[in-house]
Amino acid sequence: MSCEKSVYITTPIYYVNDIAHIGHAYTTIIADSISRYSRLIGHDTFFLTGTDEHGQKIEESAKAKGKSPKEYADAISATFKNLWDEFEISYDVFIRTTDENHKIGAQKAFEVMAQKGDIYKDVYSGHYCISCETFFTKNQLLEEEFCPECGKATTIVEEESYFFRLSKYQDKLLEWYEQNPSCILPKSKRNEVIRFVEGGLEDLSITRTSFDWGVKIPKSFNDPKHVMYVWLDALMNYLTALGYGGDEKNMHYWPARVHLIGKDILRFHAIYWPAFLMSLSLPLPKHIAAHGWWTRDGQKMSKSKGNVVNPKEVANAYGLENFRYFMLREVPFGGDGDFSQKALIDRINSDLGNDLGNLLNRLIGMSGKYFESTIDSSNVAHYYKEEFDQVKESIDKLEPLLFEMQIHKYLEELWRPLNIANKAIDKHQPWVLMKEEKIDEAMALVALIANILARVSVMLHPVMPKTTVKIAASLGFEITNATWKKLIVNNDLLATFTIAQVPPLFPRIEEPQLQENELKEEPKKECKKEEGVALIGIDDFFKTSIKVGTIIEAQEIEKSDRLLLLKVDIGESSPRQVVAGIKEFYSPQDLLNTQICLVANLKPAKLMGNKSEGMILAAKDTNGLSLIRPEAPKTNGTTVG
Ligand code: ME8
Repeated sequence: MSCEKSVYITTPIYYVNDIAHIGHAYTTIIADSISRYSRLIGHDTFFLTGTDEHGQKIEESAKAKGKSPKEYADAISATFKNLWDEFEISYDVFIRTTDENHKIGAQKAFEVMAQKGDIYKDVYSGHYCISCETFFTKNQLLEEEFCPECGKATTIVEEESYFFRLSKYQDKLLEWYEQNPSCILPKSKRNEVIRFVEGGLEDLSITRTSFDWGVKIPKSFNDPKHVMYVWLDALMNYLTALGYGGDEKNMHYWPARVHLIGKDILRFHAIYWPAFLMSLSLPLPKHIAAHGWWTRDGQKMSKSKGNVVNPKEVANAYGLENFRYFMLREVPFGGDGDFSQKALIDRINSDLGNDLGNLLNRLIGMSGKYFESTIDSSNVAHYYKEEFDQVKESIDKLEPLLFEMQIHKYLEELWRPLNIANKAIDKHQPWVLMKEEKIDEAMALVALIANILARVSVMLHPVMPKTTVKIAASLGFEITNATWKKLIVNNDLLATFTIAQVPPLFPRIEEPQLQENELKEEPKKECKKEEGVALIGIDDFFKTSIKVGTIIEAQEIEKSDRLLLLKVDIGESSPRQVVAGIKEFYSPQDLLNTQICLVANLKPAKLMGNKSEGMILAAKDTNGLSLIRPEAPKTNGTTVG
């Protein structure tokens, strides 16, 4: 790291169909912390984030809200930018894929790839998931229809398309993974990618004609109905933000030191992106680092469950920097993490309050009591060589951990010097040293603690920028590249200084600061939570029409392990056709002529080609699934409620 002149760090560009939640905040905060560290150690650093604004999903979301795609994208993109500004995220450029420069750069890339012979025109016929903006082959689908990523039904697309010769790059990609063991981090993820590529790569459809909210392919193709596939457009942001296709003034930052992403988008970054770059004859990124997924109290976050954690609420209630520390420390990079207020409070009270904050208080107390707050480091190495060497050993391990994305280990290792300091006080007992009139030794002990806190505050600075500035100020220095060199690289001691009081940095938190409903993204005023369940009014309940019905026909659906096709009489002129995912629990014969409860006013859906006009009520736990039936027979069509 230390020999590299410029460092380029990126986050994914976020889709503008959602507002920012803790998952987005996590990626952005890691990237911010690494960028801050990189700047602190004197590297010329370029940190990019932004928004991904094209594609069918955005076009449809805008339409649903009665807005033009651009109006819609403008509004949501601003919510991301405002949040990052409020969080003082130190990005250099916030790119939007609707920026003119980006479009020009993406078109240039398309042309270069075509000149290389990597783009050809054909007809695409296959399955497309609009929600994931991804094409799937038939054998990747669940039950031949559903998206393997999100489970939603895919649409069959048959349209003229330009293709990128991805298959041509299969061997070169495998060579790259082979020769660069840390190109994909964590390393375990690299094996997944290798297995996928070894399974064979098909050429990739890279244009669409069925909608037009996207970057048009270059005019030279004379084919104006084609817009670029949103992932080709989006990935190019990493180059266009540096000026690719334009003034190119920042292209010297390329290749990226690290693309930080979530594990959900690893395939695009670890397969398509390097192949595109090879086609463009550009060097490949050093690391593609994929982190895990955040859940909330053990559950997947989703808008429909109303359990999405709003990062702003958390930061307001617990302090932005405490939240930053929690996110980075709580989860091993690459693993999934769970957000709970309890876990956050534990981290604040224990790691920050007890280990760090109390140590500073103890130091201020001791130096005030014994030495009128003046601290002289001259004898630290003489009396406390063992502790001082152990601290250096820990500090020396830190930088590689950060740049290999082992950020949780970085923080864990950074806490070792704090433990050494706390133990040293308990073991050497300055009050006893003072009683025995070992004044120099007592001063050296106090100075050892001050020097440990100084080192920790420098190395914690990228994660907790403001808090550490306060700690450093109380220890009489500023956190700069020069003090980093002095304390961290040269392992020098602090000059004699007078320690200053600081107000408590981490006041103890006794109970959750947020009502559960305050954590949500869009708290609905009428919706209070009771025992984890959102309360609704009776009118809301009666919006659902539930009817008793009798199953008069039942059969299996060919090739489906899960679904049965039922006809249900709910007292209407003709029976309802219902597709129910209950095949694992009931055979068609068990169901015939039995009564069930049916949600009768759901919009019809199509499942494996069969129309479904309702949903059967059932309860499922670890012991299996039971249908909800009337206790005694009821006339078909009787309302439940
Ligand atoms: O995929 N836990 O954008 P996106 C952890 N536009 N991280 C999460 C998360 C969660 N629950 N939810 C989202 C896209 N993320 C594309 C990217 S890049 C050229 C194009 C984070 O808005 C995670 O980093 O769906 C994920 O990869 C990113 O948000 C995707 O955001």
